[in-house]
Amino acid sequence: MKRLFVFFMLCNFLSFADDGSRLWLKYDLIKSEGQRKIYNKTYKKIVVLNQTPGTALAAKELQDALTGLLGTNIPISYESNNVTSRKKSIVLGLTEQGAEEGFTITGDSRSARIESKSEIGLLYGTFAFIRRIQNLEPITFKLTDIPKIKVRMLNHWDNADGTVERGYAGSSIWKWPELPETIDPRLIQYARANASIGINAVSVNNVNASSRFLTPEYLRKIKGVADMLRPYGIKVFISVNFKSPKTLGGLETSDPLDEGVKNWWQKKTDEIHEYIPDFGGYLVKANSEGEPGPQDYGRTHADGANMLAAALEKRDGIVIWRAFVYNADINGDRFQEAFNQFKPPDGSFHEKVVVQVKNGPIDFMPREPFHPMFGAFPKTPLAMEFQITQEYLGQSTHLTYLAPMFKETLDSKVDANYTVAEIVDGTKDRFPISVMAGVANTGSDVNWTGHPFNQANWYAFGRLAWDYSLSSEQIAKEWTNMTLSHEPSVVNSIVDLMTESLPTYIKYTYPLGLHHMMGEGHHYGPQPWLEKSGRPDWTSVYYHRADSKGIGFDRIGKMSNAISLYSKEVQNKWNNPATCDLNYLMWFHHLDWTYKLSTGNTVWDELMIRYFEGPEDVKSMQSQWESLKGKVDSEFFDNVAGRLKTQEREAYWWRDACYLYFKDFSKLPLPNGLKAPSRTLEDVKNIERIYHLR
Ligand code: GCW
Repeated sequence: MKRLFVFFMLCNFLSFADDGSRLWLKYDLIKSEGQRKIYNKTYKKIVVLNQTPGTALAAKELQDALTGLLGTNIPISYESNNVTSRKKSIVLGLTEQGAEEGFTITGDSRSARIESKSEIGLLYGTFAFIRRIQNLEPITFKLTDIPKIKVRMLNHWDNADGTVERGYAGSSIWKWPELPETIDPRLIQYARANASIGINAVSVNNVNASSRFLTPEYLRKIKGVADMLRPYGIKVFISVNFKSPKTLGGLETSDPLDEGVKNWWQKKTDEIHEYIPDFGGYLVKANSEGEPGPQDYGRTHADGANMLAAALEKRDGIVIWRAFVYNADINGDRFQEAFNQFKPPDGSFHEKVVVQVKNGPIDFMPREPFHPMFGAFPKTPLAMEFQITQEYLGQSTHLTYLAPMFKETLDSKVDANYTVAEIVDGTKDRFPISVMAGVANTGSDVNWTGHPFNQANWYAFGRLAWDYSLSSEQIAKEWTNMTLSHEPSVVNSIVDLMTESLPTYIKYTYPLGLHHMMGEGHHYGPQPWLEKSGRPDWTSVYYHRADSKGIGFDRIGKMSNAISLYSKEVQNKWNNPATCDLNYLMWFHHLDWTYKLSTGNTVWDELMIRYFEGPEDVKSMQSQWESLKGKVDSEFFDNVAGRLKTQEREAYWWRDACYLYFKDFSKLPLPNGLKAPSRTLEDVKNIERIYHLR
């Protein structure tokens, strides 16, 4: 046993190439001997005061972490509350008082204490304590932490056939054919990772839902997943297909006001609880992009949502009803549609219903103004939906750290008094439910997320759902310390790289608030010329509105009056092109190519300067990364270095596509010093065409 331990430690010292599978829970030996000594002197045993499965789980996690990080095997003992000497111990205990999921951790030179009212709070406290050590923080501290949002959730867009909608990291992590008999041990790692950042809910299947997930066969499988996730405090939700009473139940209708349909959902809900007694609830995409919904029967979103909520009446679960809806109206503005459809029923939703709104009004674009529903629905709890998977953000080849984007939305002021975050957490309207969801970026890839840096986006989402007041730099720093290095200069350089990555991506894709110009269907790479699709608001020209005079979507009155959906304070900020934040400019204004901006440049020049700077910034990212060679794990290093090369090539693809296409409208030369690419518009169009070949 001892020999094995020595071997393990040796491996740790030699630091084998890292495949990324352990995420930010690496627990590799802390390289600084001095630092290890400080911890080793203080932490000699783990004392658990209340022996329960939950406290044992937390103690085991702590023991594994300390064994790896400090290189010593620290014993666990279970003792009763009245033992007096706690010297050199880390004490884990359950308390009578406190918030359900919150915890207090304290430490000084003699001992440390982790306390919570609940087992799950104790596990969260344990992970917070481990994080401190992973970040080499001082041993003297006192910290009480309570999550700001109640339901902190991952939405998996995973299908029954193992594919993942908008997934860029392999296939689904749920191996449906093998479940429930075989539980992939990787799922334990997944559960630990989620618990370590406070994620406490998971919807297992795609919102474009198959009713297959409601069959007994699949409920048995989902039960297998739920049983595995439960000790880690994670509840399971199911995305449902609204037509299930018809397709699965054989009823003639799925009309939410029909008694037979209501009964069917009641029975189904009861059946689900036989498998999963602590079922989280339903997630529903209805009457959106071809999915069925109550409107198919002349009913409203509230009719549909309330019918499902009634079925959960006697249970803890809730209904999360998505607001991502829009109609195919060439003369309309998709920006306003969710607002308009949901405004009339505001106030008529069942108290178990939360309406889940995407961060911005269109669709997870790299930069969107916050969704106008936030702040305008005082009678309905609104959940935040972010997309962690990078559908429009470079998928798994571009390095784009998303915390600054999440923060930009959460910190936006909806009026003079409140931020978006304070709408979501219920501060303003005092709802008992609060939800923040992120569309998961996990898959079967060894490192879970494809691009190794995409792990940081999963991490950041969880941290912000727990506490949105954390800064994106702090989160990046934590993640880097836990994942890559403790060397301050290396950490600073990586945090810098991460912080600059989103502005860089936006420069070469969607500068000045341009949006929705990606390749049709696959959503990868540029296609600003797209003018015909299944629906007008799936094209690019619908959004950029470039013509011989100018560019941008006038939402302050001419093309639509969407700006009026915001409070007066917000309108005042954005309705004047001379003062509107340049990052949102084309979201609200159609401006002449020669319109002079606050930068002193014309619209055309400013756009081109940004487009041409983008790929150059990617090159800087590359050299910054190169300077870290030998200072971070070699496998991680090579993986990122390769992807940065792809990113560079594709940054030029975006730049050239947008320059070559828009120049035919503006008929203006490139600003001084910028050199036109040698390829033609046809050349870049051909790159996109490849994606449609069969
Ligand atoms: O962004 C779009 C995606 C769809 C997705 C939809 C949604 C699940 O392209 O793939 O469908 O949003 O959020 O419902």
